[in-house]
Amino acid sequence: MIDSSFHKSNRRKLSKVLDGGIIVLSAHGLMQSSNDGTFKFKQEPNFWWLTGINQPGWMLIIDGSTNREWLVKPNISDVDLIFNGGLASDIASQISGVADAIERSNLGDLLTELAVKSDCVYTIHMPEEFSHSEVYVNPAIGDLAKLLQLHFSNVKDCQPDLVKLRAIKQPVEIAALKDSIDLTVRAFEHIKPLLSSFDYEYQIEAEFSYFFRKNGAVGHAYEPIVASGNNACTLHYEANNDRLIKGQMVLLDIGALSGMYGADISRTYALGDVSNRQKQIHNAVTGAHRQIVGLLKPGLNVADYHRQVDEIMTQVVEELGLGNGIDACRKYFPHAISHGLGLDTHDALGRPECFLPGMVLTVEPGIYIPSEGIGVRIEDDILITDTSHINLSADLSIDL
Ligand SMILES: [Mn+2]
Repeated sequence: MIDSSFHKSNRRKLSKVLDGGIIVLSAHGLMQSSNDGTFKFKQEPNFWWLTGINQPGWMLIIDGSTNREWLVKPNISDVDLIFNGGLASDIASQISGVADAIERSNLGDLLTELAVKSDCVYTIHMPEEFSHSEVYVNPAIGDLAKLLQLHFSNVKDCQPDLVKLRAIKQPVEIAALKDSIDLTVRAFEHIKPLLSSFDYEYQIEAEFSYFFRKNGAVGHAYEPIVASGNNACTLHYEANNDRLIKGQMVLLDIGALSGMYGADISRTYALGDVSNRQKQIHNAVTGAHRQIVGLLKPGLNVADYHRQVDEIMTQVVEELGLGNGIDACRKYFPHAISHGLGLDTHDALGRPECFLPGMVLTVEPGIYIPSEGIGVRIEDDILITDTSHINLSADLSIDL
């Protein structure tokens, strides 16, 4: 079970790799949706990993030179407290194992005090992938960096160090992931025999949502994809509104979030009888999936892995008569084969040279042929072990 000892030991690990430096991190803030509405709160994963606190507005300060730690309480008005509740300091201390919690109004004084010892502080910088996009990042992270610049001349990013630590999953994290994966497997097994009773994609989505919540999960780890027929060729199809038509296939990319670690599983099923061509494509993808999962072991060079995946998928594309060579492969298999899985659905692995024991990643080959209205993806969640790998979602059949 994940408790304060997990978060405490994570803080110690970070402190060690940062050589006893000063670390100041912020929780995410609550975000406006429109008018006085807010989006459902989603914690900054590094902050949760280090504190276990799943509430907005808190901060964590670590002085690695003395091993002193503080939580900083958010400014919550009495009115907010009545409407939204909050987290009492003693409970926050219990969850995180950080004994001291200071008021937000005392933060400036503490930072001034710490800055006397060192002109360098570690925090998290804005993720680079968003620096040139239209996506607004949660402002809590950047606001903190700006505040720190007033006190410290050298504000460093410890995200790369956190990514490396978080990439190697600990046994309690693997157990938490397994809970979400097992629930997702049960949901797929429950729903597959019911497919003929549904008329619309959203009814399949609703059955998954019902199953997850009824069994105590938070809900979906990400927006579920229920893509029948040609919709499966839109990689991030999330409308899930179309009518289900007999003779088509339906691609389901769905993961439960039970606790903080979510699953990510894809299967493609037949709606009634499907053509030999559909079966042939499904068969080709499941064959590639088995081969690719079989490659995974500790020490496998990541570039070699991608080279072998390219070979396997190019052969699949050629055997299906879709074209030759790597360009045809990219055309019909246009997404990445794998990504890390953990607190984030696309959990960073820190661009490792080789796979290491404790890493959890997806394997998700797919073939998408818009001209034939066919899309197939098969995705499992794989743990790299000391000697080989374990397919954490292997209990769920990959059959059509
Ligand atoms: Mn995935």
